Amino acid sequence: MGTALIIIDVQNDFCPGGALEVKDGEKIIEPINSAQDKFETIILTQDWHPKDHSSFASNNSAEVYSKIEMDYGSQILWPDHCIQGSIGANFHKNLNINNSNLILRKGCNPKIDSYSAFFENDKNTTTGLEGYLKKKEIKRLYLCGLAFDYCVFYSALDGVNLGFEVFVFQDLTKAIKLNNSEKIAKKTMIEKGIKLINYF
Ligand code: VGL
Ligand code: ZN
Repeated sequence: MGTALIIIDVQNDFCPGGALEVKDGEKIIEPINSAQDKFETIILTQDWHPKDHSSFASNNSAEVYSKIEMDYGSQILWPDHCIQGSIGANFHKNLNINNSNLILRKGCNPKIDSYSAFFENDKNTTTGLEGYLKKKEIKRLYLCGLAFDYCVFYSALDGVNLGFEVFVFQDLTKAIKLNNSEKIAKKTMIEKGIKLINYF
């Protein structure tokens, strides 16, 4: 059965010292590199925002981590991060990017955030990943990367909703942990039939 490893957003801004750092984010990088040896199809995603992105608190004269209502619903306002072409948007230097079949950039539309690798936060604008995977007859997805409670979570949810069998390598991901986000992500994933497993 066709299987793919999807490595979410292992970028400088989500690693310690970055604009939206995830605690211990860099610790999963070498283990992810090892896991890549076991997969034939490897997809990397890259959060890739224009400077004027509407999910940035700075563009809304609002507090970082506050929420606003967008046309598509509630949106958390983030620190400026993963700006197109910036060092923060680069993949972490230790991530092996040589084996990837596809690098998918998301969050490019200034008006819509995109946590999921499949759809933007309006739940409607597609990134094209579903078509890519289905054409390759991939049925089973293994997810890892950053951050567990945002981009990994929403990618996993969309993945099962689209009919894929979805596994998340818990030991190859780290959470941002805003309020209860990590618990909610875990509980929701289990309810939806996403399988939380460990690689090691
Ligand atoms: C992410 C918040 C904003 C992520 C991206 O990769 O989890 N989180 N943009
Ligand atoms: Zn982002």
